[in-house]
Amino acid sequence: MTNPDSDNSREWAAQAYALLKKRQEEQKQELKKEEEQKQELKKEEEQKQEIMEIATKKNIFGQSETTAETQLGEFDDNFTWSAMVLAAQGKKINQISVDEIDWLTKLRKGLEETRKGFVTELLDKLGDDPLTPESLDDLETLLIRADVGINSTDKVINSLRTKLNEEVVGGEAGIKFLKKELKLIIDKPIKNSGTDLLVPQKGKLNVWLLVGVNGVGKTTTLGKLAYLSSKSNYKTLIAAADTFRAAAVEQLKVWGDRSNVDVISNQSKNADPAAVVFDAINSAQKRNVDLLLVDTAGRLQTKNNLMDELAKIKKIIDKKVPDAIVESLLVLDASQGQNGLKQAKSFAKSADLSGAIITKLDGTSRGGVSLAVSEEVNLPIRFIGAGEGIKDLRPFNSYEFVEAMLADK
Ligand SMILES: Nc1nc2c(ncn2[C@@H]2O[C@H](COP(=O)(O)OP(=O)(O)OP(=O)(O)O)[C@@H](O)[C@H]2O)c(=O)[nH]1
Ligand SMILES: [Mg+2]
Repeated sequence: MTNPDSDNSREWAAQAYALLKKRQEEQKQELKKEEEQKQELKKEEEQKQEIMEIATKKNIFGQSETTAETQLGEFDDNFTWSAMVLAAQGKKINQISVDEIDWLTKLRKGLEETRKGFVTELLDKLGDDPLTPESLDDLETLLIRADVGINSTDKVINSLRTKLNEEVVGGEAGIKFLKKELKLIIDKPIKNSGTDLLVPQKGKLNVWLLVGVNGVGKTTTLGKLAYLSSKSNYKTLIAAADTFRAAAVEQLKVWGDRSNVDVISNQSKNADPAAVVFDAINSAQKRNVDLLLVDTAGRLQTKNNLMDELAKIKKIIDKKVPDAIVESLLVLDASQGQNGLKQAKSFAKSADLSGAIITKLDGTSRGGVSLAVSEEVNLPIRFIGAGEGIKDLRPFNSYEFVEAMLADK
């Protein structure tokens, strides 16, 4: 962490924790009261019915509803770190939420493997000594191993070398400088896009296509986006344009149900994905939808190229709603490391992408691939996913990402 006054920060975090704890206690009390009133009003028979329904849901999903209130965890290192990251971004104590803390904790834990083979090793090697040309060689190896990519690694190492020629750089200052350089790399395509935070534009139809090879997490990500979007009061609709996987529509309906978002689909075998999108646009226009999320296939039934299929979908959108704001978001599985980077490059060549979403950042040692995507494919990262739950996706924040990747505790 780059907080100059860590005692104060810990104090700050402690106050934040106490406040959140109090708030959650109050919420719990209120909920309890409401629940008691409800219980009184309900007949015994109705209660039984409810219990049955909950039990069935648990069986279907293997877990209870994921949209439940997030619980405040322990006041530990994770809490302190997360609170400090929020404080460093100017958040006031009463502005932070349990969800934010929970997410940052997940991100930090998720990137632990990436970090382990990296900062920990680097700090071990450096100790408190100043950086030397030899430690730069070590750093170079570590960056490449974390899948940061050759270009980004070269860039960072060169900047550090220049700095070393000018002054003595201690271990901690080296990490600070490294964070700054990595952040610059990730931020560049975001700055170039002119949009810091991707949100649907009001008053227009926004169409977000989720594309990528099979299994990277397109459908799951779409489900999480539907939740984020409807929770933020955007009228949202889902188009099930993956007509290859028989279970894809069912999978989407489960996600849609969780956030009360309808799914437009065509159950007939070998339905044309572009036709599904056509129907979905009609519905979206009728219902004044803000955001249409389109799930696409990672594989096709014929030898047709994925790119051709995507081009066809795009053509339909352009023809039917020329003034729609279209985003083609490439979904990439971080655990695939360099392989994911290869996919990104081949999609970028032909699929006219506007952004990337990195998934599965929980528990991979290859989180560094996000840097390679920014530097080598020049794509702004828009969201990142770190888990299978509905809340495990957040708009990308380069500061938080780099802090989590290089957290030194
Ligand atoms: N741990 C973890 N698992 C994830 C994440 N995102 C998706 N998954 C899992 O990855 C698997 C594949 O996800 P899908 O959403 O079905 O992937 P897809 O890209 O739609 O796959 P196809 O439709 O076959 O092309 C599922 O088991 C998901 O639960 C994530 O952020 N973390
Ligand atoms: Mg899918």
